[in-house]
Amino acid sequence: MKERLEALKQEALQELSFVASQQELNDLRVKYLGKKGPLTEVLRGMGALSAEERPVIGQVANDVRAAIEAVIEEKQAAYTKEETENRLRSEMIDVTLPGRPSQQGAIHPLSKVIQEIEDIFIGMGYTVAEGPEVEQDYYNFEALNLPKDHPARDMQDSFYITEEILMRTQTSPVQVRTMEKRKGEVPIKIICPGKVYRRDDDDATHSHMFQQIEGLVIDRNVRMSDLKGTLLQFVQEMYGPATKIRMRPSFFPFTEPSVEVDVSCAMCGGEGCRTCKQTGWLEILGAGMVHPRVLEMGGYDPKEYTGFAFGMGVERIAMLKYGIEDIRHFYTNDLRFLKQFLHV
Ligand code: 2NL
Repeated sequence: MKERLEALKQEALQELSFVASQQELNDLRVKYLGKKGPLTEVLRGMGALSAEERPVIGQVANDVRAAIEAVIEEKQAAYTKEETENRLRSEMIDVTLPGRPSQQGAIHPLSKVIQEIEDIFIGMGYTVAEGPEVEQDYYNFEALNLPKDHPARDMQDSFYITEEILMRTQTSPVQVRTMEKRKGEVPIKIICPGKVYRRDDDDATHSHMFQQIEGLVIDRNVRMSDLKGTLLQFVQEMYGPATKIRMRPSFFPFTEPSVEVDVSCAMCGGEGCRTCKQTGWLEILGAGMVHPRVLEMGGYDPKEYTGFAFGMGVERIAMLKYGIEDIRHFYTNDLRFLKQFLHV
């Protein structure tokens, strides 16, 4: 029996010396030390031995088991160490590498200009009003003194959704809705920023969708001089304190009288340059005294109340402020364009 045990030990050690993987090591552990292994079998057969032989063989069996276990443990330790080293190597982080800069978004230049204009008017006591971009014909045209047969509301110029519903062509409907909501209460002092839509072919100065800001003031004794003073204050905050304005007669169906407002060219200071086509002046907005019929339709008695209104295209204001030559830059989202406005 002693010889069998010694042979078993030699066989096990021999096989263990060829072990090439963790799996093979596990298999050998089961094969030699497992419950169905030869060593267990030998120990089970010890009952047949004499009382003198039993402790001797028992000792040998334990020694054999210990010798096999020792080799397995040693190999197991080597595998564990290798595994740990592999994991540490694959998870290694080079803390000396420079970091990857995170991509940071920014406010679009047009949105910034809108915020700036809003801030200027908020400083003069206005509140900001917003409304739907999909609008009823009544609010977009009818209530602004543009009846169905008016040439300025040619179907060809607007995006109609149904006979009575269209994409708003200006933000004035928000002002009409405000008049309706205020039910004849004064004062009204609001600006209405937002997107508007027209069936134009896009080019350097036209876009089928652009942003507009309109303003409306209604109270007793509101005069043309209030309009002029308000707009002068606005352009001087927007383009600098040396900026001048001039008003030229114009026509809008919703104002009477109506004016076109020019600012002295900020590029050349009025000297004449390419931007102002040598005139020294740039047209930036339209304005006027609210037409009595518009007041009336909005629920305000034109004998008791008067008002002024104005409207400007935000893209044009921004183009003049920053010397941008093509309106399409605002909507094509070329990062080379947008990144120039990160810090303005
Ligand atoms: C322009 C001119 C303008 C208005 C808009 C307005 C609104 C109401 C009543 C009267 Cl509720 N008028 N808005 C008035 C004059 C001019 O816009 O050139 N916009 C780009």
